[in-house]
Amino acid sequence: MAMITTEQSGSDVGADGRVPDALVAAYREHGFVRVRGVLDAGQVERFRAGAEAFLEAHRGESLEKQGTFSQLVNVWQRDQTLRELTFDARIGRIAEQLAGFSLRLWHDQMLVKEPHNNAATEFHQDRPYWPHTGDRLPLSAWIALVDVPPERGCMTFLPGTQDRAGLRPQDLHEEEDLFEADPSLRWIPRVTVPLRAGDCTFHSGYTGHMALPNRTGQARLAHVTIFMDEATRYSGAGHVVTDPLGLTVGDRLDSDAFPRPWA
Ligand SMILES: O=C(O)CCC(=O)C(=O)O
Repeated sequence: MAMITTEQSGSDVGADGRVPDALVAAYREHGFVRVRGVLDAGQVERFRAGAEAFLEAHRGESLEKQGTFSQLVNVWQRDQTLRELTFDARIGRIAEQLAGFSLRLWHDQMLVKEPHNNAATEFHQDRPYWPHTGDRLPLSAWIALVDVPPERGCMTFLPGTQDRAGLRPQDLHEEEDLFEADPSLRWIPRVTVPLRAGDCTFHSGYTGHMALPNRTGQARLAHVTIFMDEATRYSGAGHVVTDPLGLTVGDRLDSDAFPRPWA
């Protein structure tokens, strides 16, 4: 196998912590955008070590059991180092810049494709999984803690699909499921986005996306911080994050479980 080189890629984030207007425009047009260098080399090293240690201790608690990835949710509530990453003010403020309105944390998750997992995360949208109502477009920051070229499981997006609300939840284990839910999506050109460690993609909750299999001998470590409109209310649907909270349909998701530490 060819060597994967390791030179740094620079940063799209200005000294004021903001990204250029062109990236905001790209996010709004395509429903996703890559932001390079949201973490510096020292942060990458610290958060990668923290993520590896957390994974080692908690792998058995993964919500996903079929080998697509290990999925550990709300790590910010259980690990001080990873909490610092989820609460990173720079990433939260960039998310608000892209969204154009105030956000809260919906939840975070560590998504790890183990070495040679050889399983794609198939095309899906995120928002249909969530018990949300009354909200504007949510978005996720998918942060690479190691270099993630296509062969290690980077993401592929369906540009312009951020307005495709109303589809049923899709099965991310089934290659055809999103395209059965909306056959017109099959013919949209697909954009694959490799990331260097410390880079990030932001994608909206309705943007169709998938992640390639990990065919390398190194784990694909990603930390995902998911942001929702500050005005989001509870729809009553079941979800692992809201099920224990004793909520009533229509409640605002604005308790301490959904902080906005970047504000
Ligand atoms: O990392 C993956 O395998 C999939 C990520 C994803 O679907 C997401 O962050 O919404």
